[in-house]
Amino acid sequence: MITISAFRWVPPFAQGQVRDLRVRWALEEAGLPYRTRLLQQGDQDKPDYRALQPFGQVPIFEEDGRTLFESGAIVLHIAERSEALLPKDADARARATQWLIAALNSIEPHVMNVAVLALFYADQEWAKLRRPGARDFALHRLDALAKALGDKPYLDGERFTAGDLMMTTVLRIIPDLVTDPRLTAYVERCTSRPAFRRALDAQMGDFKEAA
Ligand SMILES: N[C@@H](CCC(=O)N[C@@H](CS)C(=O)NCC(=O)O)C(=O)O
Repeated sequence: MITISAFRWVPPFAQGQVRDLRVRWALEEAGLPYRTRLLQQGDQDKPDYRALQPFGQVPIFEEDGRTLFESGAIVLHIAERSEALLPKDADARARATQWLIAALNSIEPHVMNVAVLALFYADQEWAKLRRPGARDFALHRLDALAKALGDKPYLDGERFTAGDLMMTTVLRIIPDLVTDPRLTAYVERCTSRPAFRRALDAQMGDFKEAA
């Protein structure tokens, strides 16, 4: 049985955003059952967990003695097992992987710059000065993304892939950065998928139980 790590509880601003959501969503799309290893605050710093996740973060993936960390690597590992996430055609698979990496490497760092300034340093002078520049840069990247998406339903055309899964989770981090109607419709399209709803409900359900 697949086990993924998640936090037992996080503050409301982070609920529905914690990165185990990506993995839960991929598992739901692939139809693979899983259980959760829920961490209390502090568990992530214990040596047994650090041996599996050197940075003390969630999620990790465990199955039959294999462990993986980094949500991108885990989603790709799951996607290898499911055509719902990676098409059979070699070129289409490579393009789906390309979009997953683009989400993590070309979009997420800029969105996270804005998020970190707003969430953790909101009342500091240097952060107030940095915010407009960080926001402009993120918007610039999102504008390019909207143009690349164009009028297609998904990043590579007609079918949803692991690239869309990852891009959607990145676009959800700060919803008010996403104003282009093509991107808002895209996020709505991807988050309307039953697998996403189940994943979100499962994450939120764990927090409710802990509250
Ligand atoms: N690059 C990592 C980032 C994981 C990450 O940022 N996890 C957060 C929760 S969303 C976490 O565990 N934060 C606690 C910490 O960094 O100490 C991944 O995608 O798996």
